[in-house]
Amino acid sequence: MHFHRRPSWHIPEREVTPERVFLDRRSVLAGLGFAGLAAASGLGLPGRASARPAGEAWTPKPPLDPAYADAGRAITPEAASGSYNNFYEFGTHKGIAEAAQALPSDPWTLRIEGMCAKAGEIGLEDLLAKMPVQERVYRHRCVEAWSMVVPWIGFPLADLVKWAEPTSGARYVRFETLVDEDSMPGIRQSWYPWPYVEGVTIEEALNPLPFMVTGVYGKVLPKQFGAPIRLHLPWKYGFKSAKSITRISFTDTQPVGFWEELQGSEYGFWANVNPEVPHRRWSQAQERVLGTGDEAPTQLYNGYGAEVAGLYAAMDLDKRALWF
Ligand SMILES: Nc1nc2c(c(=O)[nH]1)N[C@H]1C(S)=C(S)[C@@H](COP(=O)(O)O)O[C@H]1N2
Ligand SMILES: [Mo]
Repeated sequence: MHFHRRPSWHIPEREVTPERVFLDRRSVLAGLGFAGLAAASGLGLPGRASARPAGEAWTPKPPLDPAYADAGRAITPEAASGSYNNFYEFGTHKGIAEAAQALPSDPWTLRIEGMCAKAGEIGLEDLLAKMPVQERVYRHRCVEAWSMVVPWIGFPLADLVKWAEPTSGARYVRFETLVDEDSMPGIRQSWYPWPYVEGVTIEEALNPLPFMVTGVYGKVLPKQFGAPIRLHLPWKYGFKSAKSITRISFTDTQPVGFWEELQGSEYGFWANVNPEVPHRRWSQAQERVLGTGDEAPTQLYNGYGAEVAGLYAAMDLDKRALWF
């Protein structure tokens, strides 16, 4: 199986500056007849509090990014991906979709904080109006050795970072997610370190791949997928892709993730997919493809090495740490 789809605008990581990431991707959208931010983001009306109920059709249809139109495997039917979820705020089993419908996802405000010029609160609709909303088909690999392929709708994290204008001292982006006592029975399990937190380096955040997801299957993101806004990092184990994000912080301190805090030796900061490095308790060589029951070989960086391996090539760290 070949997963190397180098986007036409790919350039070596060492040459990527925030401006290059931004401008190169803009020209891709221009080539699609991209008419403007407001058109692509749909209802971006400032001050509009409530506009996108979870599960409704996303209108108008956002452009499909040609670099991520095909993930090399069939798209997982929503019946499978939408009924087999990890969202511990609603319970530790996979059947949380019904309980998650209580999640209050609309309206939604994001707090941008820390080492950046745009610290403050912004409504999700106002943010979407500034971002190049598009569709991308990505593979997802959970550390539990199952995988899926989903057509996300959202915008590159790199665009949000660039808009927020981090200061030169900012080295990490930290994501914190909703804790809502009324709707989330899972947070009563007080031995878990709520809220769910995750993070990436600024360099990772500026890579073109990280995607801020607000929709899937042509619809506003259904609640069990982490409505109304979640992250997707296709080359990392799924636990890095935090759901229902409320705060995005720019910081000089490496964030400690929810799973890292619980069991750092098994779920570390980097968590890049590698079939040759087993989890302490199971192999990572194969994955069970949701919706089919097939087993497939797992790919290094989940098949996205052409895009991301350069991030780690020059890093001075214990190489084992890259995989957990
Ligand atoms: N807030 C929050 N985000 C989360 C999780 C979670 O329990 N809570 N689980 C993670 C894990 S382990 C995976 S595999 C993915 C699952 O996303 P999905 O249910 O949309 O497939 O979400 C990740 N993000
Ligand atoms: Mo996961």
